[in-house]
Amino acid sequence: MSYRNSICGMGVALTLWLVGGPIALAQSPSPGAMSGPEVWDANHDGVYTCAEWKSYLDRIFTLADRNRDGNLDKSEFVTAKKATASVLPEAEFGYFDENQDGKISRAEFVGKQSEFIMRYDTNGDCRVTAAEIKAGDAPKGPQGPAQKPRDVFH
Ligand SMILES: [Ca+2]
Ligand SMILES: [Ca+2]
Ligand SMILES: [Ca+2]
Repeated sequence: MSYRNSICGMGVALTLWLVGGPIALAQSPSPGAMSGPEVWDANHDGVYTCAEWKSYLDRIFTLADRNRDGNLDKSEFVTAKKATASVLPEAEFGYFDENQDGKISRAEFVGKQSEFIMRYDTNGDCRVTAAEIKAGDAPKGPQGPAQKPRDVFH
């Protein structure tokens, strides 16, 4: 609570300090907008690495493995699923339980590759940079542009 208050205080102070700058107000960050890869960019440098991804999963595994037996059972997985909802919304138990023994080991959990990295890491160095994200978001894709039937009458 006091952390939040101090952040607010800082925000007010900053805003006051920046009065006169027309863009100051437009830049107010929306709180709670951390959904997506930002949550695991540990050093917040905008570069998403495999190591950061793994340590993120490792932390979640530790959090979820309540009885500390090194495996997530189905009830423990609920915690992990909640924690990863913003980055792995589709991930069900079977997605992680590769050997289908009904429990998810730490290796199974942490060994999952980030779909985000797989999608954007075009040069395969296990680092997704801002430039790669930009290139990956360019308006082109497997579906291609909508067809233009009108061209038939050209
Ligand atoms: Ca980073
Ligand atoms: Ca467990
Ligand atoms: Ca397993």
